Amino acid sequence: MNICRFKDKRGEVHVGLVEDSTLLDLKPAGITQLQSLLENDNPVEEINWIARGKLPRLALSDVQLCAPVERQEVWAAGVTYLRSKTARMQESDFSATAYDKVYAAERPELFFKSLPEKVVATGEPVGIRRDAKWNVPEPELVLVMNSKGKIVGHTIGNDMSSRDIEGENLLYLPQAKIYTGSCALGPWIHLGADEATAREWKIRLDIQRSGKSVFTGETSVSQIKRRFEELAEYLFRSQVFSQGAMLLTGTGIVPPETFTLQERDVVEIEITGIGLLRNPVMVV
Ligand code: DO4
Ligand code: MG
Repeated sequence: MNICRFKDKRGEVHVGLVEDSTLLDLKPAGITQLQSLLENDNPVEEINWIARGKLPRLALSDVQLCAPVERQEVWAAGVTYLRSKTARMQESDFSATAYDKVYAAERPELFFKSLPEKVVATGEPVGIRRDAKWNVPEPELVLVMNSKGKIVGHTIGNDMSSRDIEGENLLYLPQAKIYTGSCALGPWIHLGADEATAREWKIRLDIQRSGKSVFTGETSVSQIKRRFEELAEYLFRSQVFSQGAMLLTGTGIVPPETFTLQERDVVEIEITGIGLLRNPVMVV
């Protein structure tokens, strides 16, 4: 089951239940926020019950999807795939030991990624920094957690990163990772999959330039080293998320060192079981 945020013709944001190429508008049933659904530990049951009522059905192609985040903080985990550890050790002599150690350590790398209002939706531009020379997308599965730290859904995330800034010095990580358009989430939240199901999903990245594919890569969610509940537990340790939180779970697809994004490239991230997140690239 997929739930989304979308704008109606007057620009008002509604919550919808996506069914194939249509969606049911949940507003007439009194659902105006994702968060009220996500606070329920079993939102699928609640939505199935709501969807039995008479609700307006719209074509997905007639609405503008918004990022599926309201007031949740957006965080990210790093170096959770062997591929990410290797790529980062290669990009940086200075920080290589840190990546090696954090991959093996008990405590995961977790960092703040974005305020919710700065997240971009599918179709909106993601950013590459004008002061960076080496920019890449990071296609990542995202855990959607309610205020109790329970994982109630999954979405797709792009943890846009400037590898030259990150590689120069680990202390530059926030500048390499947090800037305008550096986080995309969407197209919606998939509810009802447990960790075993999500681990069967594949993640695909396709980058297009002038209509041609210039990089494709694929990995499997099963390659994530840490259990999802372990990541959620560390995030919620000694910290309250009264509005819930989103956690990007790290990247397992890294383009070759010769590759950098350019303005007007299009980044497509597909996770089987969820859908497709598609964003053009803009210099910021
Ligand atoms: O430590 C750097 C960031 C790691 C990251 O974002 C990832 O592995 O996806
Ligand atoms: Mg990442």
